[in-house]
Amino acid sequence: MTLPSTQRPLIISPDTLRGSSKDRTPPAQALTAKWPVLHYGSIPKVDPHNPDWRLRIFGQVENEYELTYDEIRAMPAVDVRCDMHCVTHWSRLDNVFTGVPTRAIIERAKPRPSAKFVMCHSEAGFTVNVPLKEFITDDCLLAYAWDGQDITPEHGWPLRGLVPRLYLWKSAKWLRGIELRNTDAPGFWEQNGYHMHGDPWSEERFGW
Ligand SMILES: Nc1nc2c(c(=O)[nH]1)N[C@H]1C(S)=C(S)[C@@H](COP(=O)(O)O)O[C@H]1N2
Ligand SMILES: [Mo]
Repeated sequence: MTLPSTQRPLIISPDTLRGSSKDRTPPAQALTAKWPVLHYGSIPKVDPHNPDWRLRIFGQVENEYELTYDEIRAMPAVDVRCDMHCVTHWSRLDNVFTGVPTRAIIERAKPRPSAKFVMCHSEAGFTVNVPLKEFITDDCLLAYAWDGQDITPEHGWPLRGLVPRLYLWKSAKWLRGIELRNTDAPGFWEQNGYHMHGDPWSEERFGW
C-alpha cells in the first residue's frame, strides 16, 4: 500500500547530521545502497487482521493495554530520516521510515518509576533489550513503512521496532509486545554474545 502523501512531521535522527557520508559512517562499517535482509529463522507469516494479532504493552506500567493493527495504523504517524548500521559491517544512509513514535505508545502505558528497560517481543519468541530512555527518543518508531511503502515481510512487516541510534539488531522485526522492566536482561542475540547496549559509534558489537 502506498501511503497518502499527507504531511506528517519529519524527524531527523541526529546521527544523520554528523557531516559527510564518511562522517556519518561508524568505525569499521561500509556503506551499501541495497538493504540486506538478516534474521534468525524463517520469515513468519503474519496476518495482523487475525483477531489473535495484538500489540501488547505490559510489565512495569500502571496501564497495561493492547492495540489492534488498525488502531496502530490510525494513530498519529511521523516520518523518521535515519541511518542504519548493522553489526555485520554494512550501513545504509538516509532511510525514511513511517510509523508511530514509541514515546506515544509507552506514555499511554504510564510507566512506573521502576521501569528502566524495554524488552521487545516478536513472533517466534525473538526478543531484544533496549534501555527505556533510548527506546523513546524522538527518532524511535514502531514502523510499518519504509520509503513510502509498507515494509516488506522480510524486513519486518506488519510492524517493526526502529531504534536508529543503536545497531540494527536492536530494531525488532515482526513486533508483538513491549515489556517494561526494572532490570536489564539479554534478548535473543545478546544471549548469543551480542552486546547488551549496541552503540555503533563505540563499536559495542559483542560481549557485555
Ligand atoms: N524478529 C527479529 N527481528 C530481528 C532479528 C531477528 O532475528 N528476528 N534480527 C536482527 C538483526 S541481527 C538485524 S541485523 C536486523 C536486520 O534487519 P533487516 O533484515 O531489515 O536489514 O534485524 C534485527 N531484528
Ligand atoms: Mo544482525
